[in-house]
Amino acid sequence: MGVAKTIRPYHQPAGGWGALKAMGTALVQQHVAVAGMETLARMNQPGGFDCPGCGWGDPKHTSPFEYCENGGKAVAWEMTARRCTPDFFAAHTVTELAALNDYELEMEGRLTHPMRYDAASDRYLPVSWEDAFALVGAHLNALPDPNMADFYTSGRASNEAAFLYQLFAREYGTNNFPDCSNMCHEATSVGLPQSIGVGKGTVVLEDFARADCIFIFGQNPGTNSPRMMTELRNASRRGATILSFNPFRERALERFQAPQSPVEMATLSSTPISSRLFQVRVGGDVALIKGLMKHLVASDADARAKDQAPVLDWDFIRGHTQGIDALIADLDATSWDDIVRKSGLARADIIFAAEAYMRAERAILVYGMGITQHRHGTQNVQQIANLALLRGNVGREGTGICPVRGHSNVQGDRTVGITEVPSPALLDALEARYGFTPPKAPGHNVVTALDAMVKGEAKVFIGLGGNFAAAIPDWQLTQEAMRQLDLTVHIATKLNRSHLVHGRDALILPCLGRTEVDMQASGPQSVTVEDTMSMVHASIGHNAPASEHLKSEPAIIAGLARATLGTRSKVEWEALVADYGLIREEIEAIFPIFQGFNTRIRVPGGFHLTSLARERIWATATGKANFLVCEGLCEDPQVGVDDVLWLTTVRSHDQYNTTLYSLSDRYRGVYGQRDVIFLAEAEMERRGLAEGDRVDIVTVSRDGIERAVRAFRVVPYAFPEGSCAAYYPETNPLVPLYAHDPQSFTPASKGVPVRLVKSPPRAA
Ligand SMILES: Nc1nc2c(c(=O)[nH]1)N[C@H]1C(S)=C(S)[C@@H](COP(=O)(O)OP(=O)(O)OC[C@H]3O[C@@H](n4cnc5c(=O)[nH]c(N)nc54)[C@H](O)[C@@H]3O)O[C@H]1N2
Ligand SMILES: Nc1nc2c(c(=O)[nH]1)N[C@H]1C(S)=C(S)[C@@H](COP(=O)(O)OP(=O)(O)OC[C@H]3O[C@@H](n4cnc5c(=O)[nH]c(N)nc54)[C@H](O)[C@@H]3O)O[C@H]1N2
Ligand SMILES: [Mo]
Repeated sequence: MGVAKTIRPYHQPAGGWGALKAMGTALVQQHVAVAGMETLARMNQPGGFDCPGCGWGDPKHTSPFEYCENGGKAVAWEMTARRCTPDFFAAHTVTELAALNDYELEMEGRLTHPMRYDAASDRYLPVSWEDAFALVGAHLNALPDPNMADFYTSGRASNEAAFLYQLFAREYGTNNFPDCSNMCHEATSVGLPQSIGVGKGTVVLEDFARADCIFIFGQNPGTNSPRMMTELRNASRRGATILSFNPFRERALERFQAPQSPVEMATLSSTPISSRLFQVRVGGDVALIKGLMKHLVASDADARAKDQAPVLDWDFIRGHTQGIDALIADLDATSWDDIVRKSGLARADIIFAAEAYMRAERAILVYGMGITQHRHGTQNVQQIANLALLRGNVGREGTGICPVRGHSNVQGDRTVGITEVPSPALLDALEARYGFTPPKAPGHNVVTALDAMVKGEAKVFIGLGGNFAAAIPDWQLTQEAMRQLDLTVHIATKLNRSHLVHGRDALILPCLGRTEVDMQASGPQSVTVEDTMSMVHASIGHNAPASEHLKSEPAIIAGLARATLGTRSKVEWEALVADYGLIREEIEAIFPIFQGFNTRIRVPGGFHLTSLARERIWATATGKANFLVCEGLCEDPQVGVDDVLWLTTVRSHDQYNTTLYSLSDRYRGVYGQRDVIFLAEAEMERRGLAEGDRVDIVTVSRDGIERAVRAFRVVPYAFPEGSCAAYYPETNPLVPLYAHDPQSFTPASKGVPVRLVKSPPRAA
C-alpha cells in the first residue's frame, strides 16, 4: 500500500485540507475521480441518494456540499471501478483468499456475479440466480425447525428491503433476527424505553442550534459522523459549552477546520470545539455520571437551604418522573473516593462539568459506542437519561438525549420490524394483513445466535449486508462455529471475511448499492431510510450498476422467499418488487406511524417519525419517565487485579467498521499499520515497555480459554491509566462471547480486561 509504518503525532485541527485531500485520494484510488465528484454532488440532496456512511441527520436547507470526508470515502468504495469477477475467484482458492487482509479483500472491488462455493476445488464458482435461490429454499425447507436458521441484517439495508426480509423470515417461521444493532446501540433500544418510553433519541437537528450546552460521551464525531461537526462548530461559535468525555483526546473534539468554510480553509484557521475534554477511564462512565449527578443533587440541596433557585427541575421531576428518591439515596451512598478512582477524573473536574451543566438552560447529551459497548451498557445509557431528567432536558426545545446511530439505516430497520422480540401489535398486524400466523417466541440476537451456532443448534445463516464473521466477538470460537453451518448466504457488494468463513454450502449474492439505478418492472425505484433524528427520507441512485448481473436487495429477498415458500406464501412478492411504492403501502399498513408514507417522502428532507418522549408523553410501564438506579459503579471483580488493563476496541479514522480504507489513522498519528496498542507512559513504565516494543494482548478470561492477539506495537499516548486501546476488528478475538451486557446482550467490546506480555522476538 506504499505507506510507511510510522507514528507521527498530528498537530493540525480535524477536517480542513487534510480531509479534502483524503477524500480526493479515495476517489483516485478507486479510479472514479470525476464520476465520484459528480455523484457526491447528489448525496443527501433532494432527488439524490442518502449517504451510505453514517446515520447522522440531513439539514432541511441543504447546502450543495452536504457530505464529508468519510461519506466521500464510503461513496468512492461503493463506486469503485474495480471488479471482483468470476475470473478472480477462478484464480484463487478460498484458502488462498483467506490469507489476504480485510483491506486487500475489499480492494478487489465490486462483486459482479452470484457465486457458489465448490468444495471439490475449494473455489467459488458462478451460479445462476435461480439455482442460488433454489439452494437456499432447499436448505431452509429441510430444517426440522425454522428456528435453526438465522437472518442477520446490517444497518445499510433500506426500509423496503428490511421490511420484506422480516416478512419472509416470519412467514417462514422464525424471529431469529440477529442485527448489527445488537453489537451497537442495543443498549439504547433496551435502556431508553425503560427510562423514557422510547428506544430512540429525542432530539432533531434544529435542537442543536438552540442548545447552550452539549455533552459528548464516548463518541467520535470527527471520524464517525463528520457532518455532526457542522452543528458542533456552529454551537461552539455561538458560545455554547461543549464538553467531551473520552479516554482519547480525539482531535475533532478539540479543534475543527470546516471544509465548507471558505474563510477557515483560506486562512488555515479552525474553531475550537470542546471547551474541555475529560479523559475518563475506559468503563468509568457510570462513576463519572454519578459524580455529575451527585454534585447536582448536593448543589440543589444547598441552593434550597439558602432560598435560592433550585438546581433540579422539580416541577418536571414531580409532574413527569418517578424514582427520584431512590436515585438520590444511591448517589448519597456513592463516595467521591470511589467516583474518582473508577472514573479516573479529579473531583474538581467532575464538579467543573456539573456546574457547566447546571448553568445551561438547554442541554443535549450525546453518546456513542463508548457508552453502549460495555457490560453495563444499558445502565450507562440509563444514567445519561437520569442526568437529562434531573434538569428536565427531555421534551423541550434545544434539549434532549442524542444517541448517535451507526449505519445509515440501522434505526429504520428496527422501525420496520427487524427485531427478535416482536411486539404483540406487530404480530397481530402481520396476521391480520397476510393471514399467516407469525411465530411468537423470541428469536436470536447476535449473542444467542452465536451461542446456538457454537452448540451446533443453528444450521443456516443468511446475511443481508454486513460482515458478520468479522464484526462478531470471540473469533476463535465463533468463526469455528460458523464453519460448521450447513449453509451461509451473504447478500453483499464487496468480498469480505464472512464469505471466506463459510458453511459447507455457501453463496455470495451480489447486490446493487445505494448510488446505483434500481430498475424494476414499473421503472426506476427509490428506497427510504431513517436517520438518527428519526427523519425518514427517500434515496435514489443515478449511477449505472456495477454489473448487469446485480439484483436489488428487495429483489433478492423476494427471490429467496419465492424459492422457499412457493405457493404457500400469502405475499405477492413479485408485485411488491415491481413497485417499491407498494412495499411502502405494506409498511404503512403494518406500522401506523408511517401514515401517508408515499406522499410524505416526496417532501424534500422527508418527514419526522413522532417520538412521544419529545412531547413528554411517557410510554413506560409507570406512565412516567423513570429514574433508574444502577447499583454500585458496576465494577467488575477483576478490576484491581494488579496488572489488568481495560482495553477498548475502536475505529480508526480510515475505516468503515470492517471495511478498511487504509491502514492509517491520521488524527491519532498512526500510519501504515493497525497492529498497535495505545498505552499511557506510566503503564509502559510499570511494565518495563518502551515505545515500539511488541506485546501480546491476552484477555483475562473466565472460562479458561486463551484469547490473545500477538505482537502489537506499543504506542505511547496520553491515555488514562488502567486503560488501553486498539483497533476493531483486529482485536475481536479478545472479546469473550460471554462478556456482554446481560440486558441488551451487547458485547463488551469497549471494556475487555487484558494483560500484556512481551512478544518473543520475531524470526528474522
Ligand atoms: N467513517 C466511519 N463512520 C462510521 C463508522 C465507521 O467505522 N467509520 N461506523 C458507523 C457505526 S456502525 C457506528 S456504531 C458509529 C460508531 O461511532 P462511535 O460511537 O464514535 O464509535 P467508536 O469510534 O467505536 O468509539 C467512540 C468513542 O468512544 C471512545 N471510548 C472508548 N471506550 C470508552 C469508554 O469506556 N468511555 C467513554 N466515555 N468513551 C470511550 C473512543 O475513544 C471513541 O472516541 O459510527 C458510524 N459511522
Ligand atoms: N470489537 C468491536 N466489534 C464491533 C464493534 C466495535 O466497536 N468493536 N462495533 C460493532 C458495530 S457498532 C457494528 S454496527 C458492527 C458492524 O457489523 P456489520 O454491519 O456486519 O459490518 P460492516 O463492516 O459495516 O459490513 C461491511 C460489508 O457490508 C457490505 N455492504 C456494503 N454496502 C452494502 C449494501 O449496500 N448492501 C449490502 N447488502 N451489503 C453492503 C460489504 O460487502 C462490506 O464488506 O460491528 C460491531 N463489532
Ligand atoms: Mo454500529
